[in-house]
Amino acid sequence: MRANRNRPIAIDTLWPGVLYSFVKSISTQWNTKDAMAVKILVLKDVTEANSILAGALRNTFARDDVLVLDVIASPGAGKTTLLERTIEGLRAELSLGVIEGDPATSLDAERVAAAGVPAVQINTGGGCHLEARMIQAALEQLAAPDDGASARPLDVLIIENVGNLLCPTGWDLGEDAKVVVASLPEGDDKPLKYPMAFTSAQAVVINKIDLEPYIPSKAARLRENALKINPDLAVFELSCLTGQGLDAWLNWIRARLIAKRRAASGKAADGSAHA
Ligand SMILES: Nc1nc2c(ncn2[C@@H]2O[C@H](COP(=O)(O)OP(=O)(O)OP(=O)(O)O)[C@@H](O)[C@H]2O)c(=O)[nH]1
Ligand SMILES: [Mg+2]
Ligand SMILES: [Zn+2]
Repeated sequence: MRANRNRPIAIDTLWPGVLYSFVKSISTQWNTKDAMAVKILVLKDVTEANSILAGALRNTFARDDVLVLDVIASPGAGKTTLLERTIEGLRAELSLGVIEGDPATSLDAERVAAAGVPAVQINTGGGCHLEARMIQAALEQLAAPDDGASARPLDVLIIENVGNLLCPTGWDLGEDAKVVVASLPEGDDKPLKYPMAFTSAQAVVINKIDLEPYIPSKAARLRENALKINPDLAVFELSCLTGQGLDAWLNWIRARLIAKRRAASGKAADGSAHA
């Protein structure tokens, strides 16, 4: 029986921590120049506490040899469909896990669980992005399923962020790479209009290329615009509907996992040589 992994984690339960991260980062100062002193609120770096926790998560993922991808896109770009196709393509050879972020429902986690991998749903309520604290809470659920079974160690953890091309880009979740899914029918100008998503990512998946014959938006132009914003991006043109182009994407995940593990074993060997 699959656990209650699909029972969403409601964001209310995370409030004390979120509140703490904000309180910690607010200080006050006095404007002493004027006769009447005015108290000024200084919001230093509201993401500071998040960055610290994300760093700790990154260490945990390194220790456990897990490749972590943070998938970012606007609503409906095809994030969950990409996850379903990725699971189908890799589940025979790799152990996969998924964390789903949505304002409401557990629909996406149910789709992913139906594809055959453990999935935890986070409901953010009004929140428009995931934070490291939410990932930490979800990981606890992934590691200790409600059915009492022991979880299989993961090779790849995929996080589907809340549908939004803006603020998820600014929140570190301890991932190895952020991946932007750019849906072709949404327009090939998106990299120019939402550059942050493309500068913070290591890869872009241009999805729904099966629709290209029917729309003005062109994959080659979207690729060109994405590379204009970030020349280091790995770019994949694919269709989650027909499966065209999926192999290159799956190979990129395999290669990233191998590279991470090679780098880790190189470091370990280096460490023992100097011990
Ligand atoms: N034509 C076409 N449709 C696709 C493709 N990939 C996904 N879709 C459709 O696009 C719609 C949205 O897909 P989802 O995977 O739910 O998108 P999402 O980004 O996860 O959406 P949210 O989680 O709500 O932000 C669905 O109707 C999919 O069937 C594709 O490659 N081609
Ligand atoms: Mg989705
Ligand atoms: Zn946000």
